[in-house]
Amino acid sequence: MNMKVLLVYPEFPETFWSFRGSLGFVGKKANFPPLSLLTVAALLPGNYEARIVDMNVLSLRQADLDWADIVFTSAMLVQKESLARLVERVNKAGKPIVAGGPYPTQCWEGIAGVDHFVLNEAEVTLGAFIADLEAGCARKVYQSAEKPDLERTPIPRYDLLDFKPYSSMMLQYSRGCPNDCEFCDIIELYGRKPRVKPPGQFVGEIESLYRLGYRGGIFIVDDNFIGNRVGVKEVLRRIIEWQEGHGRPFTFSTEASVDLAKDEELLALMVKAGFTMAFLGIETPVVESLVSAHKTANLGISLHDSVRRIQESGIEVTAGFIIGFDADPEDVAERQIAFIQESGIATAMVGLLSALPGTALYRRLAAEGRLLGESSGDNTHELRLDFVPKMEASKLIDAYARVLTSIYDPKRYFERCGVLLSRLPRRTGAGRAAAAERSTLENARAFFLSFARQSFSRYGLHYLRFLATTLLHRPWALAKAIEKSIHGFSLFEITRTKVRRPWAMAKSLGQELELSAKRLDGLMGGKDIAGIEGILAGARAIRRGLRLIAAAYSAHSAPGLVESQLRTFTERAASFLGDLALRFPGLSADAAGRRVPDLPAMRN
Ligand code: B12
Ligand code: SF4
Repeated sequence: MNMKVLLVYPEFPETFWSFRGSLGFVGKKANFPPLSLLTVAALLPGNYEARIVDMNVLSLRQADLDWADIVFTSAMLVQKESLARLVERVNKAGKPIVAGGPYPTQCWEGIAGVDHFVLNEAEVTLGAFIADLEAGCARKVYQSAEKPDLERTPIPRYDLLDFKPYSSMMLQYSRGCPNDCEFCDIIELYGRKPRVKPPGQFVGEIESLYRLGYRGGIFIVDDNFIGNRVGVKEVLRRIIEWQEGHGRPFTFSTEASVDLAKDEELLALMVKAGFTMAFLGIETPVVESLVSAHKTANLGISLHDSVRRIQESGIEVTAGFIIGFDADPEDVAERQIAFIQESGIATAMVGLLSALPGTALYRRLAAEGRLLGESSGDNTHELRLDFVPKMEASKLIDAYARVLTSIYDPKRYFERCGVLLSRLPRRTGAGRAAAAERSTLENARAFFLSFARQSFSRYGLHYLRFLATTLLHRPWALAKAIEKSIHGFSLFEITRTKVRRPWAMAKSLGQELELSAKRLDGLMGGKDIAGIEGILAGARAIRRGLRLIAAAYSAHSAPGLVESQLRTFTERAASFLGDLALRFPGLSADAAGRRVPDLPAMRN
C-alpha cells in the first residue's frame, strides 16, 4: 500500500528554551528541528511518501492536509495546548491522526481526538501499527516496554528539512541514563542502561548532514552523552578523524553529568572533536537536597571546581538548577545565586521542582497526598507549583523569583559572561568556534543588530562595558561575546515579562492591601481619623488586583502570575471586604464593586 504521511510538529509556547528574542538577531525562526518526527519518517516503509511541517517555522496549510492520507504528530507536555489545536484541525479536515512522543507516552488517556497512539520508541511500536493499518484493523494504542538497540534506528530524514530557519541541527548518539534522580522522567521513558549507536552509524549521520549541505552547530540531544564512557570515547575518536578529514565544518553541544570534569581524557577528546558547550544537571549546591533527590553523580566532588575545569578545557558550561526540594533550606535562593554567579554559568536554567508524570517523585508525592494537579511541562520562569512543598509555598515562590530576577539582572549576567570568557582558553578558540557556527555574513548581521538594539537599551552601559572589555583583553572572543549578549537579550525579556513584572505587581498589591487593612483596623478602633483613605486605597488595590487576576487566568498565554501571592492577596481582600461588609454595608459594595473571585474557578 502507498501512503502519504504528513508529519506535523506543534508549536512551542514561549519558554526559557525558545530564545525567541535572540533568533531575530541571527535571522532564524527556531533553534532546532523535530528530531523525533525526522526519525519516525525514516522508519516508514520505503513506498510511503513523507512531508514535514514544523509549526515553529511554517504554518500548516489546508493544502498540506488535503495532500495527506494520514497525519503523524509528536509532543512534549509543554506542547499540550498546541497539540489539542492541531488535533482539532486534523479532525475537522477528516484525516486520521496518530500521536507519539513523551507527552502521549505518559498521558495518552487524557488526550482527546487522536485516532491512534503509537507510544514509546517507534523502532518497536511503529511496525505493528503500520501492519495493522494496512490490514485495516489498526488499534487505538500501541505500547511496549522494550528498549530497542539503537542499531535499529535509521538515519533521520534530514532531507525533508529546509535547514535555513534553524540555528542548529540535532543528532542523537544515546538513549537512557545510568543515574537515578528522583525527579527525572528520562530513566522512566528510556531506561537506565545507556544504549549507544555504533560509531560508524553515528558518524554516518554526521556525514548525511554534511552531504545535504548543512554546516554549523549540532546539538547532540542525549540526556547524558557520557553515560557509556567506553562507547563515547570510541565515537569521539571517530568524530575527530571525520572532522579533520572534512575541514571541521561542525561544532557540537550536548548534555552531560558533572562527573565529566573528572575524566581528563574524555574532556580532551570532546574539545578536539569540536564540542563548545555542555549542559550540566547541577541542580543545587545544597548537599542535603542532592542527597534527598538521589543526585549521586554530583556528590563527593566540588561542583565549582568541576565547572571551572570544563570551562578551562574550552567548553562553555550551561546548567540546570532546581529549587523546591524537601531538604532546601530557607537561604536556598542566596546559595543558588552565589553559586551561579561565582561559577560563570551565564545561561542557567533555574526551575521550580516539578513532578512530571511517571517519575519516582510523582509517585512519592501522590502517596503523600501532595500533588496539586498536572504539571504544565515547563518548569522554568513559571511561578507556580504543581505540588505542596515543605517550605511555605509563598516563601518558595519568592525565593525562586529572587533567583531569576537576580541572575538575569543585566549587570550580573554580563559579569558572569566576563568570568566565562576569562576561563575559556584561546587555543580552542571560544571566539573562533562561535564564529564557525555561522557564516561571516550572519556574524556581521548579528553584531550589527545586537549593537544597534542593545547599546541604547536600559542596560546599554553594562553591555558596552562587556564588549569593550572583551575587545581590549580577548578580541578573539568577540563572536562569543556577541552570542552571549543576544542570548541575554532573550533571557532579560522573558524574566521581565514572566517574572519581574507580575511578581512585583502582586507583591506591591498585597502590601498595599495589608496597609489598608491596618488602617481600617485603626479606624474600626476609632483611633485613625485618616482611615477612610485606607478604605479607598484598599478598594483601589482590590479593583486593580481583580483585573490582574482576570487577565492572568483568562489568557492562555499568561499563566505566570505569582499564584501563591495572589492567593494570599485574595484571602486578604476577602477579609478586608468582609470587615467592610460587616461595619459599612453600603460602602463595601461601592468599594469592591464585585465579589473576590475563586481562583481555581477562574482558570477554566
Ligand atoms: C532536544 C530536546 C529539546 C529541544 C527541543 C527541540 C525540538 N525541536 O525538538 C529543546 C532544547 C528546545 C527542548 C526544550 C524543552 N524541553 Co526538551 N528535550 C529534548 C530531548 C533532550 C531530546 C528530544 C529528541 O529529539 N529526542 C530524540 C528523538 C528521536 O527521541 P524521541 O523524541 O523520544 O522520539 C522517539 C519516541 O518518543 C517516538 N516518537 C516521538 N514522537 C513520535 C511521533 C509518532 C507519530 C510516533 C509513531 C513515535 C514518536 O519515536 C521516536 C524514535 O524512537 C528530550 C529528552 C530525550 N531524551 O528525548 C527532552 C524532553 C523531550 N524535553 C523536555 C522538556 C521538559 C523540555 C522543556 C519544557 C524544558 C523547559 N523547562 O524549558 C523545553 C520546552 C521546549 C520549548 N522550547 O519551549 C522533557 C519532556 C517531558 C515530557 N513528558 O513532556 C524531556 C523528555 C526531557 C526531560 N525529562 O526533561 N527540549
Ligand atoms: S543525571 Fe540527568 S538524565 Fe540522568 S537520571 Fe539524573 S536528571 Fe535524569
